[in-house]
Amino acid sequence: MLYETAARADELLLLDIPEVDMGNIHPIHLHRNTFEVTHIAGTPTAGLRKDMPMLGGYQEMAICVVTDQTGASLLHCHQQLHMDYGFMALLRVS
Ligand SMILES: [Cu+2]
Repeated sequence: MLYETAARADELLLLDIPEVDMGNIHPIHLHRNTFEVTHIAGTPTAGLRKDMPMLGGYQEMAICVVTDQTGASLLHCHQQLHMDYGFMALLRVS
């Protein structure tokens, strides 16, 4: 089952990406958007805009997305095996 979250257009959406029990690097990608990384591995960041930051194993990350792209966008780890195990979610903006 694919996890889904919904948001309205033209808002700021804060998403927490929890650490996962895999000791690998996770290239976190959100289709059709760039976003700001606001925390990574417990460290606050500012001005770090990405569309695919690398998240280390056993680390967490928080991102801020401006929801200016209506429709569905897939947020996922870019490692195929991790996607196969369910490391993905669908963001629906309307
Ligand atoms: Cu991964």
